[in-house]
Amino acid sequence: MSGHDARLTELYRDFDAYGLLPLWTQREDLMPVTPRPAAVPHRWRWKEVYDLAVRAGDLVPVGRGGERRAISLANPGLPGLPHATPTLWAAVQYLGPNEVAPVHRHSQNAFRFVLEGEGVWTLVNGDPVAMRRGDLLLTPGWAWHGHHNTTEQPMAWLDGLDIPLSNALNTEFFQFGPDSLDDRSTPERSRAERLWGHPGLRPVSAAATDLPKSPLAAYRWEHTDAALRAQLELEDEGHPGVTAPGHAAVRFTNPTSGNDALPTIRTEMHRLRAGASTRAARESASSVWQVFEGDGVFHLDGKAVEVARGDLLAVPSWAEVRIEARGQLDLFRFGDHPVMERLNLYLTDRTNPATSEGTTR
Ligand code: GTQ
Ligand code: FE2
Repeated sequence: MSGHDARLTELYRDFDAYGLLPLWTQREDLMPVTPRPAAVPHRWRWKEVYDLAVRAGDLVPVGRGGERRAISLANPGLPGLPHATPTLWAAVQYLGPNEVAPVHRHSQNAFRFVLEGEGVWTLVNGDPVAMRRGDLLLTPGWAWHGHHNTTEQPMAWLDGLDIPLSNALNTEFFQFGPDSLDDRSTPERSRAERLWGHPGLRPVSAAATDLPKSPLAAYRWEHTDAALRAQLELEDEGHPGVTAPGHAAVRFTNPTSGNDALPTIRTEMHRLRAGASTRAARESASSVWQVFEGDGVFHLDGKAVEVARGDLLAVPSWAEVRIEARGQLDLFRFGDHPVMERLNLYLTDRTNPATSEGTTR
């Protein structure tokens, strides 16, 4: 070894000893030309996940401490972590006949989306909220919540939370609620819906200022479905409204502001006509999709992935996505877009700044 090489080896050893690392050996990993997430595009089959949830239901009680029988989608590119993407938690939660998931609250924002079943009420800040197929139910950060199954049938649903983001930012706070869930009433409509769930109408009694989290605890399938159907009917009649030809989409919003329903998580429902396809696109935000109804193909970085009812997909930042519907395809999607937009970090393949001027050696 030359004198130079020996001194260089010593330099790196001393960097390490003094808790230092240089940029020049890692520049490409730290600052790639476009995002290079460790998370990978991945599909989970609903039947496989559901069958495992049933097995957990037989073997694992739900109660104080563990709090929820929720099984998270673990991205294969993030080994050992219960993260669907670097910012998003997606889990299937299973509640057996007459079971109760105890009341707690946490700083993490949460929603539930129901693929099938009914009979569970989630008590959100003391307001009983029915859960049924196609409904989106919100549990914004720091809202008290517990779930109870009022039937002799089990029920399973999709949970979405910003747990990984909260962990990365070290902003986690958690509190146990009372050990018993006292209000087991089962109203059709929550008080939140009765107050806030009327299109274009805001209660004058409520705060005049925008609230950071939606006060509307439930977004019902009946309304979501009608909105999507109307977009496609308007398209048939030659009027504007659809996102792209044959592609209807709605976003769940906070009625006080028009912003996303949750401050850190975007939630949307998409409907593609039979045979319709989206444009291949990339974006600097990560998403999880669930097939609500129908089947089709997700082309993820050029690889065709078949999807059927209930299947779940993780799509990391900058993965190329093109969706092709076989029959009519209904998709629920959530993502970290509100975070990226608020930090001015949201870019797409159409606005990718690394393609302008300069060179990309
Ligand atoms: O239902 O309260 O999937 O607190 C993860 C954390 C669900 C819930 C999850 C939770 C919940
Ligand atoms: Fe929770």
